[in-house]
Amino acid sequence: MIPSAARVKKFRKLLKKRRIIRILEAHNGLTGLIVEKTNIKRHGKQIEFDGIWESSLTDSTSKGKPDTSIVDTTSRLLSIQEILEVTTKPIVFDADNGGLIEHFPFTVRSLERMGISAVVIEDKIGFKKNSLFDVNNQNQDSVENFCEKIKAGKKSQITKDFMVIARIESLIFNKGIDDALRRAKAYLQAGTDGILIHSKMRSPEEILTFANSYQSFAKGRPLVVVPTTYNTITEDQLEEAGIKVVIYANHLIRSAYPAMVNVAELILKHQRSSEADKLCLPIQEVLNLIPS
Ligand code: SPV
Ligand code: MG
Repeated sequence: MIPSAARVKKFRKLLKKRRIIRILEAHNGLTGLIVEKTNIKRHGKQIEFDGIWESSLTDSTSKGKPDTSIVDTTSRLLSIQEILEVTTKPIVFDADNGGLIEHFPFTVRSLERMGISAVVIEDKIGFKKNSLFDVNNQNQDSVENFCEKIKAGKKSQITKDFMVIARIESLIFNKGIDDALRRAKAYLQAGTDGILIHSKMRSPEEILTFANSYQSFAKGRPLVVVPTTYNTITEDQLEEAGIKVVIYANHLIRSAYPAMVNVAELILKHQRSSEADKLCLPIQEVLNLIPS
């Protein structure tokens, strides 16, 4: 257990302390526990995840819904509540495009009150789909409108600790690095606490080019990336490029799904569960997983 106010602060503290911050997605209490507790020894050092990404994609998928904002904020806040109850690490919330400018302050206040450290809003407008699909029928917001949304969010937070992070979709829309940099400057000017630059290229090249130019005007405000498609780049290489936060955005649900389908198929095939047993956690371990 950790009080909400102390929890909000944790992300800013880590940003000061760590060279790079590593965050993994969670979409319910159980996946929250996995992010909270998983640790390994690497080169003689104990390492773990620093925080939790409450992803719109994985939260929606876990509810059997598409990642189109159909899972509304109220429902997303319930997922957050589940995760908050069983974890202590800082949480970064994926708020899609943050909704209407008039609604965004309410989301910010709810998140801050609950103990969330940061919200990420993407500069899309209208009907939203996941950025890793094609961008047909999706639109990028105007710089002016999105800056107003950033300002509305920043104005509504109660403490100095909460962060509003602006996510730039220019590379997703194939609008090029210059458009992304122009937007980054404007969003920083509007008061965003950091920039998430997104890409769905297999190569990290455009992200690295952006990161290189970003350093010249960022004034210490962190750069965040989501290397789902360009996933061969290491944390050391990202850090070297000046990137401060790396989000592994969807890996727990993507790994769980094929494992569950496999077990379901084995039961159908053999008309019993014995063959699936070796793929399952022993019942005793399920009982011990969560202390009562
Ligand atoms: C999410 O995890 O929901 C994200 C990141 O927004 S992405 O799926 O890459 O758009
Ligand atoms: Mg999302």
